[in-house]
Amino acid sequence: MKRYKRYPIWLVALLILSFIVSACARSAPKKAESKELNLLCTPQVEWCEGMKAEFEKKYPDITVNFVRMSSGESLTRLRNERDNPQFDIWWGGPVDSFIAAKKEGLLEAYKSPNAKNLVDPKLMKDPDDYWVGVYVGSLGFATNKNFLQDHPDAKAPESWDDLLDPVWKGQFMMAHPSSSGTAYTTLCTILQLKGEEEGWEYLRKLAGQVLQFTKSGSAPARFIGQGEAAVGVVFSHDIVREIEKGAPLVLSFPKEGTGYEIGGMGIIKGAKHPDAAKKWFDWALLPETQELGPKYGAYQAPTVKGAKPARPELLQVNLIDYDFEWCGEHKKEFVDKFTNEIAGAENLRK
Ligand code: S7P
Repeated sequence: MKRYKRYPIWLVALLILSFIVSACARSAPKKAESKELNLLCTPQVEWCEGMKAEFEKKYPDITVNFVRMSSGESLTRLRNERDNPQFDIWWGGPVDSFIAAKKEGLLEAYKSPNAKNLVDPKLMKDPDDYWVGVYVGSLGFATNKNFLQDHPDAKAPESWDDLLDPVWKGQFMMAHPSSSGTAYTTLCTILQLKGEEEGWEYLRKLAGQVLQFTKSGSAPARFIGQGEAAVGVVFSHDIVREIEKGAPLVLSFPKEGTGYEIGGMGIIKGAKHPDAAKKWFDWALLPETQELGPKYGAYQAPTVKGAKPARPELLQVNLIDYDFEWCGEHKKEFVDKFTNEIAGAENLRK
């Protein structure tokens, strides 16, 4: 009679179990990949449109729906939608707002494999992976050339104090820090350069020079180019974009130091399309993606290795050692103080 080899009972049980597990894994329905991505986009609209088109070219199965909103407005929107988020990812705008959003639990951590591409991860990445930097840009002054020709006593400003010259009274434009990340970068730059007490006093005087506060940070460059005002504080790359379009503007920088931004990116907590959001996140950290900016009039410097800045001179100026954590932590407090004690946020020019 044939003799069969006896296997231990535990081995038989293990084999049956592993068969069941692998059969279940094979038959479990695969989670469908997202077909859309809802993007909260803070840079200028031309760049948002360009990025949407480029991403859809790379991922033809995903449609990107974007809304362009300034940083402060974005933060308010994310707060209001906390229980039912409509956006999957937030791309662009100074990281101060991303730090504030992290503090309020509005972002989801994501460890992108492409974060290794960052030039300076200590500066350009949240230590807990809630945001990363996708570009860098410095604040500058935009002055209308025609105004300078018509007013021989006026000179393009070369220091923050020059902006308080009576020649600019009612001729100065900036955005309001409640809506604009550019304006908040300006506010926080002043507080760091001058210290809090003197800084708030300076901001009060500066507000006295203002013709009108705008909603968006880059708008003053457009209005100054059109001659509606003579001078303003704007990100230097936004001034360069207006000059390229033919606006009669002079770009200058404060010699005692200027503030700068790291433009951020973060996935929204509770995003409905997290897989698509991660694809965008990884893609935005590639050198070839970051080199697309100038094609859409965006001259911010890249944050990743292998991508060349189109306008390196915009960062070769006296930059202050901007404390993003401090500015992000105090964003709500400083914006409220500015709005309640210096200038309200009604009737902002669009
Ligand atoms: O236009 C590009 C850019 O200046 O826009 C962002 C800006 O902060 C958004 O506008 P708000 O000031 O209105 O928030 C910058 O991050 C970016 O460089």
